[in-house]
Formats: sequence, C-alpha cells, structure tokens
Amino acid sequence: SAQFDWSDPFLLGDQITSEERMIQDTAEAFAQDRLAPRVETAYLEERTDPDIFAEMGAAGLLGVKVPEDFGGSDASYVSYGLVARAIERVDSGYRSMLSVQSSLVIFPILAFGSEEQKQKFLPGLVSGEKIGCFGLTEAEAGSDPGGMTTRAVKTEGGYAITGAKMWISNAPIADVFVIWAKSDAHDGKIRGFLLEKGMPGLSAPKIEGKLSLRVSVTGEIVLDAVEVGEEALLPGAIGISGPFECLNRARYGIAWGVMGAAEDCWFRARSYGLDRKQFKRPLAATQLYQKKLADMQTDITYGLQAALRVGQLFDEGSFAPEMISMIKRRNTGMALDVARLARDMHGGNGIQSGYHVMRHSQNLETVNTYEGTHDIHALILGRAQTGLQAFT
Ligand code: TGC
Ligand code: FAD
Repeated sequence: SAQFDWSDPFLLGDQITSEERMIQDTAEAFAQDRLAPRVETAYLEERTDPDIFAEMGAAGLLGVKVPEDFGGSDASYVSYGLVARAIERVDSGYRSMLSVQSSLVIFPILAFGSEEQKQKFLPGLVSGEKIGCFGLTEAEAGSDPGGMTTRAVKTEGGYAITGAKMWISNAPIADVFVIWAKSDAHDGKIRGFLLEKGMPGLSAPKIEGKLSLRVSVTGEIVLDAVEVGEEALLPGAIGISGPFECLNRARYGIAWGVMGAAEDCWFRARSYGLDRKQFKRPLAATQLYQKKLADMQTDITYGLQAALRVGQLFDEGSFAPEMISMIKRRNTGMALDVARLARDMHGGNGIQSGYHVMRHSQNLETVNTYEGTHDIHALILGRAQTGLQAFT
C-alpha cells in the first residue's frame, strides 16, 4: 500500500499536469517571497500596495487564461485555480486583487470586447501596469444586481452614465473601470462600459473602516453623467448574463483560493498544537485537538478534490454555473469554519496578528459574502433541483 501523506491525503499533486505544477510552483514562490513578508504590516495599517499588480504581472500570474498574443500563458482553468490557492494561502485580499484583475476585468474585455478594446487595454492589464475594477454592486442592489439603477443614456456621440456603485475592489486605485449599467438605447438591458480614470464626473472614494480584507482597497464609484463614446461599449455583452459569465470565473477561482487560506490555518494549528504544552503534554496529544485536525484535513481534502473536478470540467468546456455555486459556497463556508477553529486552537495567541489565523478568519467573512453570499448560492442550487425560484 502507498505511504499516507497527511498534508495531501488524496495526492492532488499527482493529479495535475507538469505545466500546472510549474505554474503552481511559480505562484507559491511569488506568494511566499513577495507577499508573505509584507502581509502583516499591510493588514494592520490597512495599506494596499498598487505595485503588487505589476509584480504579479511580471510573474505571469495575471494572464494565466489569456492568449499568448496578449501577453498571457493560455493555460488551464486548473492552473488558474492553483494560482488563486497559492496567493490566498497568504491573504484573501491579495487573491481578491488578482481575481478582479483577471476574471472580472481582463476576461470581459477578452470575451466581449472589440478588437480595438483588446489592443488598447489588455497588454497593460495583463502586465499589471494598469489596474482594473468591476462595478456591478450598488448600495441598494447587492444580491439582486438586476435591481441596479445606474443608467446609460444615449447622447449624440455615445452615452452619459449616471449612478453609484458600492463595495468595489480596487476602485480607488483603478485605471480601468468595467461598469455595468442599464442602457436606454438597448431596451433598458444591462450593458458593460469601459471607463478610464480621470474622466469628468468619475470618482472612486475609498470605503474606510473595514475590519476584513484590509490589504485590498475597496471603494465606491460615483458616476455623474460620465460622457463616453460609442467605443466604450462592450459589444459582446448583452443582458445580465454578461456580468454573470465573469462571476462564474471569479467564483471558481475563489473556491480554490479559500482552500489555500484554510490550509494555512490547518498547518498552523497543527504546528502550534505540537509545540504548545499544557497539562504537561502537547495540545496535539489530546483527543479534542486531534479530532479538530482530522476534520480540517478531511474537509480541505474534499474541497480541493471538488475544485479540481470542476476545474477539469471547465477545461473540457462542460461546466455548469451551478457546479461553481456548489464549490464556492461549500469551500468558502468550510474555510471560514476551519479558520475560526484554528483561531480557537491557538488560545490567546490566536487573536494576535503574528499568528495569522484571525486575519484569515476575518478575511473569509468577506469571501463568504461577496461573489454571491453563502445563502444566495444555496438558493441557486435549490432552484436547480426543484425548478422553483425562492429569491422573491
Ligand atoms: P436569473 O433569472 O437567474 O438569470 C438572468 C439571466 O442571466 C443568466 N444567468 C447566468 N448566465 C451565466 N452564468 C451564470 N452564473 C448565470 N446566472 C444567471 C440566466 O440564464 C438568464 O439569462 P436569460 O438570457 O434567460 O435572461 O437572474 P436573477 O436576476 O433572478 O438573479 C438571480 C441570482 C440571485 C442568482 C443572481 O442575481 C446572483 O448571483 N446574485 C449574487 C450577486 C453577486 O454575485 N454579485 C457579485 C458582485 S462582484 C463581486 O462581489 C466581486 S468581489 C471579487 C473579489 O474582490 O475577489
Ligand atoms: P444583501 O444582498 O443585502 O444581503 C444581506 C443578507 O441577506 C445576506 O445574508 C444574504 O444572503 C441575505 N439575502 C439576500 N437576498 C436574499 C433572499 N432572496 N433570500 C434569503 N436571503 C437573502 N461587488 C462588485 O460589484 N465588485 C466588487 O469588486 C466587489 N468587491 C467587494 C469587496 C468587498 C470587501 C465586499 C464586502 C463586497 C464586494 N462586492 C463587490 C459586493 C458583494 O458582491 C456584495 O456585498 C454581495 O453580493 C452581497 O450584497 P449585499 O452586501 O448588498 O448584501
């Protein structure tokens, strides 16, 4: 019989290709060498370093799913997932920066953009010299983005866009804004527009006071009759399925990413339990501590296997959005449970930044909410098996 690897029980490493392993190793090295040394200070000081985009770009991490013509590596969805896992092992906020740039900004330009838009925007976004953001959510339209009130009104040369977006990752430092708005020239259908920093009427104030995801800056986007030409319209996205196609990819990456955060918490709890003695023996020698470690190990192993399966289906072109709802919901909720448990297993030390587990658990509160809340994904799965929608 084979040797049991406690840290990789189902031998995930043997189920990926050599190219995927290479991309994974690059991302793990980048995350540990470049991100891990600065995460604690950045989190405590709530500081987002915009240079990280260019650093990620130089390491090839923003263009995993981008054709080589535009500076990407045209690799698999499994590779993209492995990158998200490596980055989120350090912090969910860093993974957020990467998810938004690659799945929510680069992807819609690639999938729905004109040739001119691709030529103009993709090289800078893939290299990370330009930073992008994705404006779908509004203060009064979160789980129900179809309820948005941002409007694009036809003008002589294009459109005037008016409205306000809320909770937008990267917005205060963004150069490129993917804005979703109802367009009166298209029967009120939701359309995507590419806006740029500095346009009159466009501003993106930072949202202060976040207790979660503090290395990733979040903002509002205020649109006060922002005038754009016809060339700002994404020609290929018509209706709400446009933004949903982007969300499918970002949610898929999150399902992998949160496994990285959960693994970090699990490994730290194991090490801590082996080192720390109470009642004259290591905490890890107690039954309760071992049960918690066994639960973490089992849940994470199942979560990774599920993410890999959906990634393979994605690569075969046979994924359904409901599969992604299942892994986004289950893996994120489970990672949050693992992080809270790891915090508890560290005792008093668990609340300190130097032990990292509470930062993960605070971050995962956001991840459980954004990209479709835990309960919204349950309702998507409930609808898929009953044929009855329970949203309204
Ligand atoms: P519904 O009636 O279900 O569908 C309307 C149309 O959209 C199509 N569609 C999809 N297409 C592709 N992929 C999907 N996943 C799709 N889901 C729906 C559907 O086929 C239909 O098309 P058609 O042609 O028949 O009209 O839509 P609904 O308005 O009733 O919405 C239902 C609901 C609740 C599931 C949906 O609105 C939802 O998913 N809400 C959650 C909102 C959300 O996820 N927001 C995310 C904002 S971005 C973000 O959080 C970024 S954080 C990133 C980071 O920092 O990492
Ligand atoms: P609500 O929709 O008001 O939900 C509140 C609660 O009610 C939740 O528990 C929810 O599950 C529940 N609920 C809602 N509807 C129902 C129902 N029908 N039945 C039962 N329960 C229901 N958005 C972007 O567009 N771009 C971004 O880059 C982005 N980044 C973000 C970064 C951060 C840090 C955060 C916190 C959010 C970000 N979001 C972004 C927004 C995010 O997608 C929304 O917060 C999320 O979709 C939930 O919307 P809401 O906050 O309005 O909550």
